[in-house]
Amino acid sequence: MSISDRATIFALSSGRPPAAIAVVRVSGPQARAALEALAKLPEPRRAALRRLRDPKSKAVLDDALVLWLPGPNTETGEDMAELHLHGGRAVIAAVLDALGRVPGLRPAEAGEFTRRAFENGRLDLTAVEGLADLVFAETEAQRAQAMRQYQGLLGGRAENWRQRLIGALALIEARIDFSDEADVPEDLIGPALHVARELLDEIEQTLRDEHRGERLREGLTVAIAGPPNAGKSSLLNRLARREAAIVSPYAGTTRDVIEVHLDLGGYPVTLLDTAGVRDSDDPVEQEGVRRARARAEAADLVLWVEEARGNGAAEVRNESKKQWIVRNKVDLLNSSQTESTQRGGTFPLSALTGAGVDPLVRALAGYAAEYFHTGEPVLVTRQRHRDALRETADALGRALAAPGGQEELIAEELRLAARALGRLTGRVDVEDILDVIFRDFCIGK
Ligand SMILES: Nc1nc2c(ncn2[C@@H]2O[C@H](COP(=O)(O)OP(=O)(O)OP(=O)(O)O)[C@@H](O)[C@H]2O)c(=O)[nH]1
Ligand SMILES: [Mg+2]
Repeated sequence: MSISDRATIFALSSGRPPAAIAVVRVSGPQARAALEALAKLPEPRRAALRRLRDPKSKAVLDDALVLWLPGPNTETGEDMAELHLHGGRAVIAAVLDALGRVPGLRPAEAGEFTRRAFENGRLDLTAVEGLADLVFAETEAQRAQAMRQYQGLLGGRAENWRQRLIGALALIEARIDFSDEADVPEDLIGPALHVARELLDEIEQTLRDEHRGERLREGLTVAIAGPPNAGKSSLLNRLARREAAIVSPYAGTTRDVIEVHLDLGGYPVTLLDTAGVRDSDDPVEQEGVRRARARAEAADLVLWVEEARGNGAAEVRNESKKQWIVRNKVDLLNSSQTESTQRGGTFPLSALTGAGVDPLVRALAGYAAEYFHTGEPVLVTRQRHRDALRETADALGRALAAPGGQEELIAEELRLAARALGRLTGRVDVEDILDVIFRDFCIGK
């Protein structure tokens, strides 16, 4: 479908109203007509204050800052318009309603602006994913990683690999198809395989990243578990610095898993409060305990909370799981008992008074820093990337293992490798290979 046949889309692009300002965006061939239906067209790329009127009744809708952005140098690659409205629900509703009545316009679907940006070659697929991550980034480390991805750290590298691969493939194709031509040098296979070997090494190196990119996107999950009434919810509230979970003197208070998101030293940590683990006849509590167990099992780290004055014999501790012991309610102990809590590897504290909580927070931040251990920025942030690179590396490996004289086989594997990289960035075009042959070997004489 050519650009001019496409529907023109519009949507509220800013957050949930009411707010000071709401930004409505329009993209597509009718963007200019849409703007002109509501207001006098401003100069291109100049913000102008305009009175918006209903196209039919001419009733005033709002006074807004308006932008007219002719394509193709726009975010979507199409003509675009932006309306910066007063951010009230009724204002937004009235303007969206008016836009909906302009011929050729329809509300945008989720992600449709970005999709158009991709389809019009403004962003590659990895940048699209980076943009999505940027919008959802909750901590500094996540933001930095998303920004790198958006700016093309992976996309640029993948495209570089793909170009080199296409160069190598061109050598082999030339050997196969044009070996009788006088100006094609004899040994083309050796240099081609040399490039394949280099690429394989670089890609394998990239894949050896301990999944740090995915980890950072998903965050570290820490489950608080332990017997009923030990103070798990109190600890969650203390760490979250708000009353996220209900605390009560009754055992069996928490039933559902409560989730809070923390930023620990720039790293994303999801903290889970769970139902106290015990046998119960109450089916609701049983379900709570089942959920508690499942979530603790899936967590990266478990904080097992028990009362400091108990004997510390935690029943359902899972030895295979990374687990720290929190000995809570130290404020109830006398001084000699307090000393006996100072054993290594445990955290004696009082969720009620806050005593001893800081060392736990520091240990958690340290654990998070180690878990995400930042050094070299990673390229791979999703399984999709990993799969595509794995596929590329496997094909390169097969090309390198091909017996001598098997040019056809090598070419086929290199083609598969290039296609896998093309899928990674979202561009698969075999025409490139021909382009390189014609450019480098002046065959079409
Ligand atoms: N003295 C003292 N009381 C505490 C402390 N932490 C929690 N409590 C009290 O212990 C009781 C239980 O606290 P919760 O945080 O609800 O315990 P829980 O482990 O979430 O309990 P369930 O959800 O029922 O499993 C409440 O009365 C809290 O006020 C503490 O450090 N010191
Ligand atoms: Mg609780």
